[in-house]
Amino acid sequence: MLSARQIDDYRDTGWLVVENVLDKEMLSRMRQVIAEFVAGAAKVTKHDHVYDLEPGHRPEAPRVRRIKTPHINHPLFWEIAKLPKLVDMLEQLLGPSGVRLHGSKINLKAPQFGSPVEWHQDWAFYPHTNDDVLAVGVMLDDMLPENGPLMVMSGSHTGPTYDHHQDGYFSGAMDPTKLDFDLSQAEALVAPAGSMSFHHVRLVHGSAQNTSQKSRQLLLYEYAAADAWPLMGVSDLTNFNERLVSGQPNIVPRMVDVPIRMPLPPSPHQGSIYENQTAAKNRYFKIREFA
Ligand SMILES: O=C(O)CCC(=O)C(=O)O
Repeated sequence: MLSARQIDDYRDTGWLVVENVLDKEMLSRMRQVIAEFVAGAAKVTKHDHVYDLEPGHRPEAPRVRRIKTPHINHPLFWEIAKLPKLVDMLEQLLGPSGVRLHGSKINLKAPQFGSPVEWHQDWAFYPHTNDDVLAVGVMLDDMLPENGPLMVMSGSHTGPTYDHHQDGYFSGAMDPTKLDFDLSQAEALVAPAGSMSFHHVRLVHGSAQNTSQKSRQLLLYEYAAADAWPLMGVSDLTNFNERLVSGQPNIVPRMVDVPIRMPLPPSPHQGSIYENQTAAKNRYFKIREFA
C-alpha cells in the first residue's frame, strides 16, 4: 500500500516511483518471455499486431522497438496487470469506482539505438470523461540517466492539454519550440529494475535515445478509474468490462471539467507513438547513428 505522503506526492507532482515492487524471479521470467518475443521478430519484416520495429531492423538482426499489447499477446503480462499489490496502489490513486486496464506496451530501448519518444501527454492520445487515468512503468532494467529513462515535467498534469498536431493532423508530439516551460527542468525517473513508476495521464513526459551500452526495457500499463470512459468510444463493451482489475462494470461515466483535444484527424502515419511522431517537424531528442 502507498503511504499518505506518497499519494500526496503523486497529486502534487503527477508522478511517483515505488522501488523494488517485483522480485528477481518475476523479473527473470519477464525478461525470458521478452527475449523469446525479440527472437520471434526474425520472422517479421514490417510492423504487425505484435511488433513495432526499429529503423534498421533486419530478420537476421532483429531490432524491436515495442512489443504491442503484451497483456493480450502473453498471459504473464495479464497476470502482472492484476497483481494484488499493484491493484491496491492503483485503487489508492484512481479512486473508489474501481480500475480498468486501458492498454499495455513494452518499449525496448536496446543499447546504442533504442529510439527516443518525443514530449507528449498520454491524455492527447486517449482523453476520458475524467482524468483519473495513469500509466505504470514496470522497470525491467535499471533505469539510468544514460539509458533513456522516462523524463517528466513535474506539475504539468494540472496545466493545459498541449497541441499534439502537425499540419492539421494528430502527430502525438508536442512542438518543443512552442512551449511555455523549460524542458531542461525535466526529471529522469531513475530506479533499480523491479521498481514501478506511476505517471498521471496529463503529465508531460518523453525520453531520449539509449546511447549507452545498457539495455532499457520498460513495460507500460495504462489504467483508468472504472468510471472514466474513453471519449473515442467503446467498440466492445464485453472486452471493456473484462479489463476491470477491480470494481464492477458500470454505465455511469463520471464527467469532470478537464481540458480536452481530440486526437483527430488521425496521423497519416497512424500506428505506434513512434510512427505517429515521425510527422513532427521540430524534435527535441537527437538521434545518433551507430554502426
Ligand atoms: O518508453 C518511453 O520512454 C516512453 C514511453 C511513452 O511515453 C509512451 O509510449 O507513451
